[in-house]
Amino acid sequence: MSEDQDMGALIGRLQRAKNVIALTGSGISAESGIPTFRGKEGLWKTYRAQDLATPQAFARDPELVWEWYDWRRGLMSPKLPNAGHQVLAAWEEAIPQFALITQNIDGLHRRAGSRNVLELHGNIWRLRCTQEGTVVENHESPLSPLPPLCADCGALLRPHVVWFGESLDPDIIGQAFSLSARCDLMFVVGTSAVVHPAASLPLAALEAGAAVVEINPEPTPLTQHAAFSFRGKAGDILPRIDRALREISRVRERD
Ligand code: BV8
Repeated sequence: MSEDQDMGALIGRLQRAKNVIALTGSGISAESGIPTFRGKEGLWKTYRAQDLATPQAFARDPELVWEWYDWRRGLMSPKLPNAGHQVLAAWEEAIPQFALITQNIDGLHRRAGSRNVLELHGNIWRLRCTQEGTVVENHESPLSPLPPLCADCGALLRPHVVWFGESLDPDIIGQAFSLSARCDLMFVVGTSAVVHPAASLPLAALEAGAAVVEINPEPTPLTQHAAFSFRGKAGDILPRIDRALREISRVRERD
C-alpha cells in the first residue's frame, strides 16, 4: 500500500477502535535530547546497564549507581516534551478509551500533560527509602548529599525505578496486560521491544486481535507482526497521524 493508503487505512481503524493504547520506549524522548539505551550514543554505552541498573550493583556500590542516576537526572532535567509526547497527551482527551503505557522513567509524558500514565519501570524523579519503602518526589539536580538519605529515618534512598532482575509493580503490569488484552489498536512507539515483560504487551494485544502500529526509524522484532509500520521519528509521525485524524473528523462533521 502507498503511504497515503496506509494512513487512510490507519485512520479508519483508529476511528472504529474502542480501546486504543500507546506503549512507548526511550525512542519517543530521543527528539527531546535524551539518549536512548541501545542506540549508538546509548545511555548505557558510558556505563553497562547490567553493571549498574541492578539491585546487586546498588548493594555493592550505591555511590557509583547514584553517580550514574544523578548524571542522568542532570541530563534529563532541562529537557522538554516533544511533539510526539504532546500528541499522546492530546489523544488522552480526543480518543475516548485511550491508555498510555511507558517504559520510560524521564517523566516527559506527564510534563506534556498526560495524566493517566502507567510507568512500568518507575520514575527517575522519585526516590524510595530502602528501609521504610516510602516514596518521595525529588527534582533536585545535582542531588546533595549524594547518595541521598531518608529525611525520616536516615536510611539510604534509592531511585524509584525497576532494575533488571526486579519485578515490576504487580498492579501496574497487571493493568497494562489487562488493557492490552482488550485493545483494538496499539501504537508501539520508540522501543526496541527487547525488555520483558513490557515487550510481551504487544503480543498480548495481537492475541486479542488488535492491530499493532509501530513507529520507529529502525525495524524491531515486533515489525513482522505490525499491521502498520511507520519508519520514522515519533516527533514527525505522530503529528502526521494526528493531523490526518483531525482532518477526517472535520470532513465528517461538515458532511
Ligand atoms: C522482571 C529502568 C521478573 C532502569 C529498565 C523474558 C525474556 C528475556 C528476558 C527476560 C524475560 N523476563 C525477564 C527478563 C529479564 C529482563 C529482560 O527483559 N532482559 C532483556 C534485556 C533480555 N527483564 C527484567 O529483569 C524485568 N524484571 O522481569 O522481573 C524477573 C525477575 C528475575 C528474573 C527474571 C524475571 C525488569 C526490566 C526493567 C529494567 N529496567 N529501566 C533504568 O532506566 O535505569 S529497562 C530499560 O530498557 C528502560 O526502561 C527502557 O525503557 C527499556 C527498553 O528499552 P527501550 O525503551 O526500547 O530503549 P532502546 O534504546 O532499547 O530502544 C530505543 C528504540 O527507539 C530503538 O528501537 C530506536 O530505533 C528507537 N528510536 C530512536 N529514535 C527514535 C526512535 N523511535 C521513534 N522516534 C525516534 N526519534
